[in-house]
Amino acid sequence: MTMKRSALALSLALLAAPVCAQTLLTRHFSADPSPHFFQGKYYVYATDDQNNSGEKWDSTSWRLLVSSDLKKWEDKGPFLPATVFKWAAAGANAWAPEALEYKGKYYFFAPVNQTQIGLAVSDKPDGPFVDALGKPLVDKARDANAGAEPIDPAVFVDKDGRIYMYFGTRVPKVVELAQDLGGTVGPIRDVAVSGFPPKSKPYGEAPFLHRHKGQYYFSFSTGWPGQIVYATGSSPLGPFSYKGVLIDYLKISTNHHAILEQAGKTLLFYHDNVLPGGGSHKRSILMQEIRYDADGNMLRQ
Ligand code: FUB
Repeated sequence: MTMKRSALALSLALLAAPVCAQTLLTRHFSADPSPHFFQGKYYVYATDDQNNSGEKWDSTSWRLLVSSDLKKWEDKGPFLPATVFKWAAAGANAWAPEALEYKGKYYFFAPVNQTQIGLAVSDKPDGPFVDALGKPLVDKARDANAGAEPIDPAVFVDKDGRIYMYFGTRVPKVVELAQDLGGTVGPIRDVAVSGFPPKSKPYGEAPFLHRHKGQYYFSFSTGWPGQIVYATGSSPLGPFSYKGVLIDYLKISTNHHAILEQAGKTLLFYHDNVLPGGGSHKRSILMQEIRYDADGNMLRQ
C-alpha cells in the first residue's frame, strides 16, 4: 500500500512528538500494549503485528519495547514465542499479553490460540521466560465460566495484596490468582457493568482495571469496532457504573488500551492505524499523557 503524504507527515510528527502529545513507540507494527515500569525502565509487552500475515492476527511471538525516558524506545522485536508453552497447539496465535513484577520475579500472562492463557516467569523483565505452570492458567476446555474466548488478560494487585486477572470477550471475566501465582483461586466470575448510554455498545474485549484515589476504574473496548470506555466502582470485583469514553471508535476493527500511573503521570497506551501499510491487522502503539478532573473523571485532552 502506498502511503499518503498526510499520513507520512503524521507519522513523522508522532515520532518527534513530546511526551504529553501522542507518541509513536516503534515503526514496527505492534498492538495491544501492556505497559509497565520495572527496575527504572518502561517496558511495553505487545502483540507482534509486524510478523503476522496481514490478513489475521496470526503472529506466533510477542514483541517487547523498552524505554528509559518515554521518548526513545528500543524495539526488541519478537522476544518470546508461544512455543514456550509446550502444551500449546502448533502454530498457536500469540495475542494481547500482560506482565507483572511480583516477589522479585517477572510474570508474563499470554493468551494462546484464543482458548488458553499461559503464564511464563523470568528473573528479568526481558526474559528469558519459561513456562511457570506446565499447563494453562486458564483453559476454555477445562475451566467453568472461562467464556467464549479467554484472551486479553489484565492483572491488578489490590492494596490488600489480592491478585485479580480480568479477561475475556463479550462477557468480562475476573478470577483471583493464588498468592504464589501457582494457579487460580475460586470461581471465574462475570464482571457486572451497568449504566451504558443508549448509543453505546456493551462490553466487547480488552478489560483493564486500575485504582485512582481510592476508586476502581474498569475500562474496556466495546467491540469490533469499539470505543474504549470506562466505568467506576468501589471494589475490584465490581459492580461498575459506566462513566464515559476514553478513546472513540478508530478506523480499524479493534481498540485496545492500558493505563500506567508512574511518577505522578497517568499514561494511556493504545493502538491505532498510523503507519504506511497499516490497518486492522497492522497496528501501531501510541502513548499519551491523560489526567483526571476534580471529580475523578478521566480526561484525554
Ligand atoms: O491482537 C489480537 C486481538 O485484537 C486482541 O486480543 C484484542 O484485544 C484485539 O486488539
